[in-house]
Amino acid sequence: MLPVAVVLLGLLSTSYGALQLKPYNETALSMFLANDFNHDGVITLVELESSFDKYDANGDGIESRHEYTEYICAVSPSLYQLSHWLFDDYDFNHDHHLTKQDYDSLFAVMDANHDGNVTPDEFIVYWERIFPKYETSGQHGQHFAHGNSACH
Ligand SMILES: [Ca+2]
Ligand SMILES: [Ca+2]
Ligand SMILES: [Ca+2]
Repeated sequence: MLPVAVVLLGLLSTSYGALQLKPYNETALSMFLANDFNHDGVITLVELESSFDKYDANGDGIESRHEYTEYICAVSPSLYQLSHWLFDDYDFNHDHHLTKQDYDSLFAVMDANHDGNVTPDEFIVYWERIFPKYETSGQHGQHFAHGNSACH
């Protein structure tokens, strides 16, 4: 997940502000491979959680939108808009923070057959459903709250 935004790095190019995520299955597979840390062909809940750890700048176990966005800005400013859309999708309980509860929910949705492993096929199905929304959503409203439409 995202998790996953940073992994999109190098796969994405922005032309005139539009996200280029096609072909969705190849983009999703690259994200999968980057998040399958032990390279055993499946993503587990532990791997999903650890992929979020890097955003937790103050180490309190919670990733705030600010922490998430600051990380994206440090690593890949061109993904600023996407980072807000991703954050919304990861924030399943809509409390504006990413916690274990959200990762559990995300994993449960990705793990379509509920066997505790997310396979490449399951992962790709999930992102093929999400990606078109990002391409057509335009600017995220959150930038008004931040007072910036890009990294600063
Ligand atoms: Ca794995
Ligand atoms: Ca934190
Ligand atoms: Ca599964």
